[in-house]
Amino acid sequence: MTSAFLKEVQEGLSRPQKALNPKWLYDHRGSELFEDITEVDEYYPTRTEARIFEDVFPELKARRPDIAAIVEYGSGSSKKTDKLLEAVSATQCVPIDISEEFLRDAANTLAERHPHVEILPVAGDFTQPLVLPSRLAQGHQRLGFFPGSTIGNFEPDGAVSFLSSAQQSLGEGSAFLVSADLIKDEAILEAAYDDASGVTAAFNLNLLERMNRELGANFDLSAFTHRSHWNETARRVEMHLVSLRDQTVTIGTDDYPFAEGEYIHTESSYKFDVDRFETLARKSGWALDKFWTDKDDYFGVFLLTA
Ligand code: AVJ
Repeated sequence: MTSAFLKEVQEGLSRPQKALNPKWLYDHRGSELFEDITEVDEYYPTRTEARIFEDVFPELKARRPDIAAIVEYGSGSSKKTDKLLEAVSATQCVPIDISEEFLRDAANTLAERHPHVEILPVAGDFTQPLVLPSRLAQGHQRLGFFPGSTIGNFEPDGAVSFLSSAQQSLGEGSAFLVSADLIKDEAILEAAYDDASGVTAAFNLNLLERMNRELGANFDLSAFTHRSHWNETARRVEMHLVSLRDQTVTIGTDDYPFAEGEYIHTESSYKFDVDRFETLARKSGWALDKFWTDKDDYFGVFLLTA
């Protein structure tokens, strides 16, 4: 993992617009900080989604009584998986996560809470093609589960390839429950990615600390600041790490100059409307079966069928 990380850092910091893939935010510390983000007032997605799921899960059970296996992409703490397993009668569950230690703990909790479900964790990067466990029963109905609006962290082309390859691996007759955050007032969007208590800032800055820890970089944490920015044209919230002065950062034998105000683009979080999301799903070979939202139309949950 470290050499893949190093390669992408070298490549990403050498571009005219410095950028890193948001998946690198999730080392163990980053996964913990993300859990903290889900509890700050300004970050509406997690609690809004949880409320929508209270209606969705029972309805899912009624619409798709034969779901035998759940495959979750980016399972994190697996709190949502736990609720889903309570509602449907699956006998196998595959939580996939890039943060290995975090995944192990979450899988153990799931196994304790659901003794009749076979938990088959896969530690890996779901943005790359990955092989599902061979113990997964063939010919049974599978439900892909991609909550949290993580689909929004892909570039549009990446989202299409992810949804298409997920369909390939989930197979005939499968369904996919995918959450996507919806376009809303700019002030609400920017505040959700720049909370007053500074948790999101710490989450973003942890990426610099991670490069210091794992790659021996010498980022001065006090010389960078967190910024969230709603990019109206691209329909995405961007997270930036902005250099507060002219400086040079060293990683191994490589020097990376930063001008004052220059920034690393560390995450895009795309926001959707229903039509755009449906178009994206259709391009990827999925049909939209049902859409749920909350009273404010803040957040969307989409049931797709193969
Ligand atoms: C991983 C998609 C849930 O884009 O909203 C939260 C990550 N980044 N605050 C998002 C995130 C900054 C998050 N998801």
